[in-house]
Amino acid sequence: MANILDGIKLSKQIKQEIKEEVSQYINQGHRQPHLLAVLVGDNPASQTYVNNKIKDCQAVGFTSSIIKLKSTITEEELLQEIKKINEADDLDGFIVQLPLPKHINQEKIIMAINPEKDVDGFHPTNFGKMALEIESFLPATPYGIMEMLSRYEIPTEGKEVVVIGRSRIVGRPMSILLSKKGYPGDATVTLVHSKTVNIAKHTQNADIIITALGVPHFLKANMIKKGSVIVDVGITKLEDPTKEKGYYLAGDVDFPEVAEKASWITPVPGGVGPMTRAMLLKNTLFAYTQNISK
Ligand code: BQF
Repeated sequence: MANILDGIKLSKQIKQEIKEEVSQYINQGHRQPHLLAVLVGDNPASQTYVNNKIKDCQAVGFTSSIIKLKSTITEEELLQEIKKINEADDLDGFIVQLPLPKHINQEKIIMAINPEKDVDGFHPTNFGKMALEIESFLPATPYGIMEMLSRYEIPTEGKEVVVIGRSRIVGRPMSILLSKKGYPGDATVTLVHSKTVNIAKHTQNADIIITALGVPHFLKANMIKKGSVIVDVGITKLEDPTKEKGYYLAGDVDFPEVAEKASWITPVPGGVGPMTRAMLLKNTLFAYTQNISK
């Protein structure tokens, strides 16, 4: 039976560290860090994510605010809002909660965010800096996975890593970070995706597998090598009338059988997700320390 990579335990530790660092700044006479979230429309999952981010801010001593906008807002109006937020100097960072309504071009919105306030790390400037190994805001999920590997001291140097999925927010940046110089990087990374001819051929050879596919229970025991490290980024809501909420969260990994064969594995929920939340706070704290030293 594999060991558990416990994202809840780690995220609590990280939040405690952030809280202590903030209180030191406050004791030195500085203001609180401030994160703002922009929420467009009424997607229930997005509302939950934003509410949790606000709760996290309160827990570590950040100020937070939400700007709620109607789903009928035009792209032009949203760009105007972002322009205003970009210029607000009582703000360290802000996020625009994704996904956006279909009539709004997500890419155009992300490009409009001031890279210095882009604590989600989605702006091309920050993506480029990441790829060039220049200090920047890292996208929270890949950053959380790097932090998790490093705090559990999972060896990565020279390891065969397979990343499943090439999204801009998880798979792509993950592949870049794991191949960067220095720990937790220096891995040999293979990025597999929907056009890969034989995914199992690659995963069977991997020391570490990161799945960010969104296909529930995709990764089976016969697709992995014994003793490998499994990081599950998938979170798909599946109906289950026996559950209180009427659904459960399913990862990309067939957990019961894969856990028998792996050496380390993340659970869903309670693995990567809580780390994602903690890393948004890390990025906001970084933005804040840059601002107060200006
Ligand atoms: C857990 C997200 C898709 C689209 C937009 C804990 C989160 C999730 C799972 C969470 C996500 C996913 C977030 C768990 C933030 C991760 O215990 O398994 C926390 O809050 N996430 C988001 O803000 O926008 C998304 C996924």
